Amino acid sequence: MKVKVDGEERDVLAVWRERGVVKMVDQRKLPHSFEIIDLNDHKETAWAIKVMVTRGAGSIGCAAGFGMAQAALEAADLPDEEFMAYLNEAADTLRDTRPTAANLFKAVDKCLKASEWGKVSVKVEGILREAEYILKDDIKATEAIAKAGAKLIKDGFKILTHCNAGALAYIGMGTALAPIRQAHREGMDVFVWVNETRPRGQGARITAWELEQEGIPYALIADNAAGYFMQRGEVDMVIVGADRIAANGDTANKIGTYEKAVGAFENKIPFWVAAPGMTIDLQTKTGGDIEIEERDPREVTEMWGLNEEGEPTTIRVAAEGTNARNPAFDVTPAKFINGFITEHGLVERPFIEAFYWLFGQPGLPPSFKYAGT
Ligand code: RUB
Repeated sequence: MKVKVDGEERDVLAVWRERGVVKMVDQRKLPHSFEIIDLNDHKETAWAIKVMVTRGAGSIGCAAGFGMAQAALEAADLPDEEFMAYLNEAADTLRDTRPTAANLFKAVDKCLKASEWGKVSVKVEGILREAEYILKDDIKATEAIAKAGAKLIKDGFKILTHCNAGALAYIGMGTALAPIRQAHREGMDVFVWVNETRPRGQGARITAWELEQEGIPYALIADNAAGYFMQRGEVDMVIVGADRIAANGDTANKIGTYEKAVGAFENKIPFWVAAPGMTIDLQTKTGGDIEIEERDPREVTEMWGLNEEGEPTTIRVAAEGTNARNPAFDVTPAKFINGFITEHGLVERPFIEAFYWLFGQPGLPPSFKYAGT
């Protein structure tokens, strides 16, 4: 995406690699400062995924691919057996960072697959190439999602989104924000309701910033205000991204997505999920099988921002010692979802059949039967 930093326009990706160094926009600092951070080996990259220097299903998938590329370079001089042992250990380190988004696991597996043939130097080349393919394919997918999704948007639409499923979450044009960007670029009058997305504020800090950068009209609202605007007829459609989509269409996305979907259903507002095949996991039959990350409760009891001097500060909102829970994602059952905006176009019911034909993995056993929506 194009960003203006200190008055200067720059074209940046959320994550990229320069030789053995992975570079990321430090999303913990947005919107108050725009900084690029260097991760010098795969362990540092794993750390950056875990603490959410980069975040969003697509970006952590790309980061994991680049982490594997770093590991391959780190072990390039070892004999084959030791090289593979090092690579498998790196794969486990990267998988251990965040459990919910499908992209991370698929990226690691693709890189491991690329190491199945040839001598070590061939394997290293294969992994480096695969990590770049993941990034390039993701960018292309978001462009296709943008075009497919823009067809759902009419001039004057007010669209609600949750969390950040933009260019920083998914590289390229993003997922949920891609159709909105496209509609805006086609000259349509679109307006976005941005849920703040407590506890980490990805809507307030990142989505609002991305929309501001592109001049797309929006208003930031408290998470618990979405139902109010839906009930008053001020929301024409909801578009969200996804972290993992099960075979039956049940969708894990940022905590709070489920209640927005229920509100949309009650108010007869179309609810669409924008996501590429990398986020669809046909091995996971239903939403009940998706592992939900639970994060540090201090993210709930505390808030982060700038103080009056403009310094980054954490403040405690709840009383010291307050008991809190912090699930990072929830699952929206497929019945609340009108359809999926994918790189292969719009996917409507029956989801299972459509997913199977569009994104079917040759490795699935022939007797594999889905649970049904
Ligand atoms: C990110 C999140 C985003 C999805 C979809 O959670 O829930 O809505 O990843 O984004 P977190 P995309 O900030 O905890 O990583 O599909 O565009 O990556």
